[in-house]
Amino acid sequence: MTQTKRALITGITGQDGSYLSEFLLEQGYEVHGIIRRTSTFNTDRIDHIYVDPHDTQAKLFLHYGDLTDGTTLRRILEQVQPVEIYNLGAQSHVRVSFDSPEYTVDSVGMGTLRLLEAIRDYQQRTGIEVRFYQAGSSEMFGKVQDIPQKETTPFYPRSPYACAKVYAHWQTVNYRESYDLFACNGILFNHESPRRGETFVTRKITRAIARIVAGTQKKLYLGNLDSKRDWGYAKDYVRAMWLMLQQQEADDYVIATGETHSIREFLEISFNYVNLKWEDYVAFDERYLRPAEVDLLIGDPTKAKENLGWEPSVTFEELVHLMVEADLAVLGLSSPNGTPNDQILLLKDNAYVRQPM
Ligand code: NDP
Ligand code: GDR
Repeated sequence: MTQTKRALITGITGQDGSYLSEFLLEQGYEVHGIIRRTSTFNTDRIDHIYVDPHDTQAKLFLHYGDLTDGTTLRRILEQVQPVEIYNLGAQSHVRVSFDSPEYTVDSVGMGTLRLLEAIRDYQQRTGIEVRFYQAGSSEMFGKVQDIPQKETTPFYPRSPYACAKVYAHWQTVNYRESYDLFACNGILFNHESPRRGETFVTRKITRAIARIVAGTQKKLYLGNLDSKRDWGYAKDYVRAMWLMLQQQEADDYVIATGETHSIREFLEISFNYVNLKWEDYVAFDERYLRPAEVDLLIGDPTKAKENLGWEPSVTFEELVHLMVEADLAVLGLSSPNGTPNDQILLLKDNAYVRQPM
């Protein structure tokens, strides 16, 4: 009989953590996640897959911890004994990283180092191989050097967040080369979904559209509309994380769609979908500008396609529509264009019914 594989995820309560958990559970893994203690519940995105641990069917387990707390990380590692670790935990908001640089660097940069150190000791002591995935970001490319950006493009980070991700990237490479750890960097371009945090621009827009349609919001305040991003669907991207850890050799991969679109184009397609003109609702607020901006991101996913067999399955337009539909559904509304071919958060008898999307 084969043993159940055990995975540990930091950032399990985030957008990617929730999709990755679902994916790994479907693959038959036992999934362990690190959650932070908060005064209100922060497990909304994984509530639908959580089963009381007293239940013999339970396959998902949560542990309190924090990337700023190395002792706890070590303790959890000893307790869980995972064969794969996905380091997704981060203060992941670029704009906020300018307001809170020390904390951002501590969680993103030092947090990764703490985890790598814990794995190094654990692996040396037990002889058990632990495969490590580091959630790298296209923000590391920052100021345009190459179009499109690929694994060999030099980094030029433009925010405390991006600087910390570059640090985490090189530490991951370093631990691979110094201690023979199976450690991979995913360099993921922006990926979105109905579970995207509400303050990232795509979700901020689609959520506002639903409220505008519902008559509870009149204006949407945004910053720079000219920057361009390579936007994909989060569900596709977590599959790529897993694929990286199933290869013979540890390596680094760009995960992207190879297409880029401006915030303006996102506005155009999303507002059009509900027959509204974005110019009638969007207003500028300088609060949402960054001290330094990343103007253009477009990734080249050729290596991932060739080595991992990975490809995105959702187009830009489909992604925008799927997000608008989901936010309309949260308010019990539907668009004139039907519903997406997936499951969503539905309002039934004044209560939300959570279903994966
Ligand atoms: P989210 O912001 O949705 O989730 C971040 C997760 O990290 C949450 O679970 C959060 O917990 C947790 N977290 C925050 N601070 C700490 C800490 N100090 N210790 C432990 N956990 C912490 O991010 P995404 O899911 O979108 O992204 C996942 C990872 O991928 C992040 O590292 C992000 O930087 C990176 N990334 C994301 C991309 C994207 O487009 N989404 C692209 C490239 C990289 P809580 O719920 O309690 O806040
Ligand atoms: P990004 O995503 O910074 O690319 O980081 P975000 O959605 O925050 O910004 C994208 C672009 O939109 C512009 N923008 C606004 N952004 C926000 N958040 N709010 C606004 O009101 C607004 N108006 C315009 C921004 O200036 C920017 O150019 C995301 C995060 O998930 C990171 O963790 C991840 O590493 C990268 O994607 C890849």
